[in-house]
Amino acid sequence: MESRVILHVDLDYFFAQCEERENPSLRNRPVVVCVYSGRTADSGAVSTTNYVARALGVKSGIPIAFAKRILKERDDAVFLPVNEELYERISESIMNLLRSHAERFEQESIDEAFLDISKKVDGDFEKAEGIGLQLKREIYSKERITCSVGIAPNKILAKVASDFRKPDGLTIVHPEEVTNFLWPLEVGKLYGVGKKTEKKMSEMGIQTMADLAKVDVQKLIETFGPNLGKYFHDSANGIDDEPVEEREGREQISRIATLKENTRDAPKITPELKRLAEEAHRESVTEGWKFRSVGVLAFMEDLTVHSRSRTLESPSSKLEDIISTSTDLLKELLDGIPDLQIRRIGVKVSNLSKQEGQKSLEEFLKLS
Ligand code: TTP
Ligand code: MG
Ligand code: MG
Repeated sequence: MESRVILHVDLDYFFAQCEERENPSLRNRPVVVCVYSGRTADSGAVSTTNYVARALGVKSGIPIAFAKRILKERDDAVFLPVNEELYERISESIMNLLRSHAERFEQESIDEAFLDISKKVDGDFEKAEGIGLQLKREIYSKERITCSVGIAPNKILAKVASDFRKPDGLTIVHPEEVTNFLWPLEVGKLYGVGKKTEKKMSEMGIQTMADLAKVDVQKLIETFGPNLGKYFHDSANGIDDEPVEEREGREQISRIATLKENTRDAPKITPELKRLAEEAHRESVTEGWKFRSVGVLAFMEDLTVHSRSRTLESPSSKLEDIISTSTDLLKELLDGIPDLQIRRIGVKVSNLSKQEGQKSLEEFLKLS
């Protein structure tokens, strides 16, 4: 059988690049895009940064206050709140362009997609390189955004490849070069290997993909469970048969937390509700979902569970919609249960949609 030819596109420092595009005077200055939680002026986390800021150690996920400390000598540093509407508009336009070039298309997140172009190039990776370069040019001329492209015989490898040379890169992994390319890489480069898994693997003496490839699959299954164990084994050996396909959307995204004390005092519950709303929001935005419904769950002191949900007028991606709706719903819910205190509280968004709904790779790994 001819090798498949899969192309993975990941937009470079996406949110920050969108901001630079809107305001070119930001280029060459450290740009930090922030998700402010609103508790104090600087509370919240860094969403992403441009490469100027990354070179100084400021990256996704760190607290905003920490980023400010690192950049305190840089008078030219800029801190901006996320502007989801802008990023979504740009993302949608680029995804539409990419979709039109693919035999099969799968959007994986707001800034990533897989394209199956096997038939188009008839297994020829040189031709695929030409298409990769052409896509980069078209994206840039349409939206003034750079991206990095990986081309490989399967999705996992294409994704590792797009991350290999960034920003503005293009990396090809020919079928006969798979292990040469993959094996020297650290296991952390593999999708699904986070800090925790990396640590666990390191304790097992696994640092590189070559190490991982050589571990007995049974051992990996014992340690990581049947799905992940097999996934780690196969991908380290360059094997991945997952088709590129648009999938049905997931049902909902929810977050639940236990309160410090049982209470029905709204001012004590609202900060937690807000934090959960931010987390659910962040996941939905990163995965490219819009939600049409917002709900709250309350686990009461007598172990009963109560929930309320509300459908919005139209699909939304706004944090504010989650916060205001869930705050209202919490009040309604408490009014309906006059005597009980809440022990745990949850926020959920559901009725999810994408441009053309699909399940992300991340979710696949979580659910499979
Ligand atoms: P990524 O593609 O992971 O990162 P990036 O595009 O900023 O940088 P790179 O050049 O390495 O691809 O994520 C896409 C967007 O998702 C990112 O611009 C902002 C958002 N995001 C968060 O809000 N929080 C996070 O922790 C991460 C990783 C991304
Ligand atoms: Mg990106
Ligand atoms: Mg990405």
